[in-house]
Amino acid sequence: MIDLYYSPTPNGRKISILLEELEIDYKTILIDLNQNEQFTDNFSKISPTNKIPVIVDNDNGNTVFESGAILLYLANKHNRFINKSNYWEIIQWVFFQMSYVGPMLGQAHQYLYYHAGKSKFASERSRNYAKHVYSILDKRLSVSEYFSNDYSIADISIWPWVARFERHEIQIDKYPNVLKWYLKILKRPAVVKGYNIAGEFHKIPVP
Ligand SMILES: N[C@@H](CCC(=O)N[C@@H](CS)C(=O)NCC(=O)O)C(=O)O
Repeated sequence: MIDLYYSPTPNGRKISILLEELEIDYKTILIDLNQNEQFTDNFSKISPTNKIPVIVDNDNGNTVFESGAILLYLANKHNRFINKSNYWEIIQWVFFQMSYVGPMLGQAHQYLYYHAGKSKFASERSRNYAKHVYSILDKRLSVSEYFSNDYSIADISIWPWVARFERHEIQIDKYPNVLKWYLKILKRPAVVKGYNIAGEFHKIPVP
């Protein structure tokens, strides 16, 4: 049994979607970021960065923080969604998600959605970075159905971020390969279930 410390955000959803795909037992503990629950003493003990997601694996007592590390931990433990013959290809795309897709689109949400109009420079810069991210994703998906040969944790890491395309002002139909991939993954029942497991319900954007 896995305990998942979660909030309904792209980083939280990466893990709930993988857990649903793995069809394993897990318990969700909602960390309400609006109430600053990420800063409580109890949560600080398992999250040195005071961020979700975190998992506790009750099979062996392991605690893992950072969504990329959690994806790798669970995929390796169950030997699923990480086809070993494409291991390094998958790792590269997961690291690209962690280091570029998430941080750049996360900044875009700050300057284009939550604090729109605060800084012309930051808005423009965020818009350009978001477009750059999507151009890389679209190019990759023009030659491959998924980020690696098969559906993997690389797709699971990127998809919940793309699901926020409206917040980072991306017209997704301008990136036809991303759109096709997004809609294909949206058909997976585990993705739909994993998108809303606790906290405020969000409708999944359908372009
Ligand atoms: N690099 C981290 C980022 C985690 C992260 O930014 N989590 C956000 C929600 S998506 C959070 O907990 N924010 C609370 C805060 O910053 O106070 C990961 O991928 O796990």
